This record gives sequence, C-alpha cells and structure tokens, in this order.
Amino acid sequence: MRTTESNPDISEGTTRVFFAIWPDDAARKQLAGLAEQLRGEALCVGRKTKAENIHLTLVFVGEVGASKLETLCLAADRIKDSGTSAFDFAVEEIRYWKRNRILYAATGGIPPKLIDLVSALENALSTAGFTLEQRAYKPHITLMRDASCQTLPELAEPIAWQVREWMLVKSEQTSSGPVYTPIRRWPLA
Ligand code: 2AM
Repeated sequence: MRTTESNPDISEGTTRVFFAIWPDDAARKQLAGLAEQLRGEALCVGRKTKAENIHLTLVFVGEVGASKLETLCLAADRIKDSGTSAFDFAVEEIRYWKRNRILYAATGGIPPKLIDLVSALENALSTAGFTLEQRAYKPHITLMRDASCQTLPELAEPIAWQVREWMLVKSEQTSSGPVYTPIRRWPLA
C-alpha cells in the first residue's frame, strides 16, 4: 500500500474501490514471511502478495464514479453510530482455494465484531443505493495468486493484531501489480 494518502482522481472517470482493514506491520511481515517460507519449502508456488498489499477486504464495491465516491464516504460515516468497536483478529489457518488458485490466511472463528462491522457497512451502502455482491462474506487474506499448493502445515501460533481502523481503498492495476491507496480511514474505538 502507498504510504502517502493521495486524493483519488475524482475529476473524471471511475475509481475501483473496496473497504478493508490492514494488518499492523508486525502481522503483515509475519504473513509475508509465511508465504515466502511455503515457497521456500516448495509447498506452494505462485505470485506472492507484496507485504505492503496484504489486507482483509470488508466489502468490495467495484468501479465508482466521481460523484458517487463522496456518497460512499457519507454512507460509511453513518455506521459509526451502529456500535462498531475495535477487536482482535487472529490468523489461525493457512488454506488453499484450489478452484481460485489462491493461498490465503483465515481465522478459525470469525470475530463477531468483524461481522457487525461488515453488516453495518453493507446495510449503509445498500441504503445509499450501492449494489453489492450477493456472495456470503468469507473473510480471507490472499497471500498468493495463481498458486499451486501441496499439503499445508498448521500454524505454530496465531498471527494476531488489534483492528483499530478500517478504510476505503483505491485499487489500480499496474504493470508491476496492484497498487492500493487509502482514500479515507475510520477509527474504531
Ligand atoms: P481476493 O484477494 O480474493 O481477490 C481488492 O481487489 C480486494 O477485493 C481483494 O481482497 C479481493 O479479494 C476483493 N474482492 C472481492 N470481490 C472482488 C471482485 N469481484 N473483484 C475484485 N476483487 C474482489
């Protein structure tokens, strides 16, 4: 993820956006290290997610026009009154999604506060007129794409961090892979 927050190109065209949480630096380093280790041990081959890009998507929105971007932020502003608060997220499992060829990190038990946050966000966006994917929410952190994996080891210890904010992120495809840039952040108390 870019470290400097830049304004999205709101003058024209559309912006591809999603809501997400970013693991803290230590957790991101551990998750990136894990993918590297699996590759090193020849248990997985594929395109590793850059450490800076490792994230957990809350809601994928897709292409949004300039005028809708502000509406999106206003809708997200409203959820702060719906009782959302900070919570711990612990990666407990590494899994391989054979159909999508994705290696990903997941939690054993989804924190209720994560579900609360995602539900509040989905409700606020639907109320504001955004059409969201109907797929059930499956929290996952993509570690490798186009992956081919063998039997994966169990994690010796969970990789955990405290989720203290969530954000709206702009996604751009570049020749060197996706670039994610935060547009707005919302704190969790
Ligand atoms: P993925 O890692 O499983 O591809 C940015 O693309 C983020 O939004 C990724 O975390 C991606 O999940 C997620 N996402 C969810 N639905 C998506 C879709 N239809 N297209 C692209 N990304 C999607």
